[in-house]
Amino acid sequence: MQKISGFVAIIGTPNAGKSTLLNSILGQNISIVTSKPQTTRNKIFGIFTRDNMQIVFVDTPGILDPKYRLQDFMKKEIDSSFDESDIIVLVVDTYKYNPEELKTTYEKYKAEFSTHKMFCVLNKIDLLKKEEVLEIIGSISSQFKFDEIIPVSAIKKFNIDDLINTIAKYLPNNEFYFEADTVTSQPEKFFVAEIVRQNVLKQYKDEIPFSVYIDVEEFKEREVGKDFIRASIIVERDSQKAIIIGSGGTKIKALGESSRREIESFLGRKTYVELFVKVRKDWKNDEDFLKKNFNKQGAPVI
Ligand SMILES: Nc1nc2c(ncn2[C@@H]2O[C@H](COP(=O)(O)OP(=O)(O)OP(=O)(O)O)[C@@H](O)[C@H]2O)c(=O)[nH]1
Ligand SMILES: [Mg+2]
Repeated sequence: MQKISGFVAIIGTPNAGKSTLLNSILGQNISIVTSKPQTTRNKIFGIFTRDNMQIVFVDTPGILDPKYRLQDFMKKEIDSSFDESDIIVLVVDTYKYNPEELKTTYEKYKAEFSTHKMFCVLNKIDLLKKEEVLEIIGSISSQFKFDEIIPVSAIKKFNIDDLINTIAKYLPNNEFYFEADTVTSQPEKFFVAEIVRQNVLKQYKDEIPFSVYIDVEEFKEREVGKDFIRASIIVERDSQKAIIIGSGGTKIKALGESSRREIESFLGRKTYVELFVKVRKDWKNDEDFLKKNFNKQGAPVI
């Protein structure tokens, strides 16, 4: 049978539900999700294969106007996802639907519209009444030129199949890019770092989660006994180091335990996790640090 395959970039404002959508399509949690905006920092490949079709989804960080160097790197992740993509899926949060914001995004990526198929995916429709969804669809189709507008709920898995089937209509004849049973191209080490970061995002408040970089310094798989993982939590200031550790080390202990549980469930193996905290002054604006570390844990490669 003739194979069809292609790349689909998932873009949208922070918190729109891009990573939730990817996980929902794959039926596996490969991209971390939290209620905080700017959860995703890197491009993440999620590979969906069914019968003669393979779709390589590229999850991206939320669209932003960079305010520090880390955000420049994050923005490059979005921009570079276009080059490899056949289709761009713009995810819109219908619960917080804001026509002005959509217009700004639409204008920002206008150039991409002429070179790519452009889908508007209206997410979080589980939080709206049917009439409200229809009203938003009407307003978007009268103002913007999308190739497709598809309402979904990533969390409730409404219309996900419809989205897949619509993408399939646009895919070129192509051999598969990955083996049919591959779900992602990132190495395990990347997910280990992301799981620890997700736990930081959930367990700490204010600016702490955004000031943290996770460096998996050692990851030893063992035939016998537990795998060994040593990771540093890199923060920007001494005061943040104290917050991460917590009084008597209680906070970092809780972080280590919840991270280990999730890492074990992800890897399907028993694991020993050791966490340290290090300070690298203002690393989010440190060009040398970012160049060396931003994609260190495993950038997507084909
Ligand atoms: N009710 C509802 N909530 C959703 C849905 N999809 C995502 N969410 C929630 O929206 C929040 C953000 O989800 P993410 O998937 O992390 O959003 P994102 O667009 O990847 O965010 P960034 O990576 O920060 O750009 C989380 O609390 C999700 O549980 C949905 O279909 N319905
Ligand atoms: Mg995300």
